Amino acid sequence: MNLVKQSLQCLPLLGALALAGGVAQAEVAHVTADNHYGLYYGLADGSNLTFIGRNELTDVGSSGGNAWSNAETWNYASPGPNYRIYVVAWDEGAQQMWGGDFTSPTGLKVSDTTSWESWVSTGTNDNPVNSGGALPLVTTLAAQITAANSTGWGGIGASAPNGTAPWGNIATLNAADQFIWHDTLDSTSSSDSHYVIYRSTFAVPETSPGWGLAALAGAGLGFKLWQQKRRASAKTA
Ligand SMILES: [Ca+2]
Ligand SMILES: [Ca+2]
Ligand SMILES: [Ca+2]
Repeated sequence: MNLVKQSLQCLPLLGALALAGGVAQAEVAHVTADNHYGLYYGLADGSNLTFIGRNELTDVGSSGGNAWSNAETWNYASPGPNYRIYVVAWDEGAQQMWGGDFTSPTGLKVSDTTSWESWVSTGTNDNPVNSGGALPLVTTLAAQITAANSTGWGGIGASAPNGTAPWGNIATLNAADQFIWHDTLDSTSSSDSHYVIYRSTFAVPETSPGWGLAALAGAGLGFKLWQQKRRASAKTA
């Protein structure tokens, strides 16, 4: 059985999945940090926290320069309604920032002062640099998120456009991304001996009836192609 035929035979199933709301929406993120980050999605209460990816373990960039010189690209299936993006970021010395963009079928969200809230970890010297760069355990992060929900999240106190020194333009980021941190982009931050949890104020994906209709239209077209292919096969058989 050739691949085209196999694909066409799957189309009615895809249509059924779309009708049932079962088609996974694809999302793509580009993220960088001075110096490190781990990327997750999870619910607002900290449950279902799921690791997507992280940047380099050391400040040496995997493609030259610094870890922050090139953003990583992450493709993932949209987790479903009400999920938030979590960026766990920490500094290794001197200035600090993170920047990123998140594209779902409903649009583009970027790092800026309004789309994110912040929480500085409460452990003693719990900056992951002190433990070889390993990410905090998911259970530890969930406990910190619970504490933040109870105490109250902070905001984004510092931002500068992609292109700002000392980082310059990071071509792998969207031009609209801001370099952000909870208090300052300058060398001395109150979180230098901690990690900072940044949580999106937007859910991924945002609810959009328009996208659902587009998916159904696509599934309908797929079913039509499948019917045409079946008729053509019947004639030549
Ligand atoms: Ca990198
Ligand atoms: Ca730094
Ligand atoms: Ca610093």
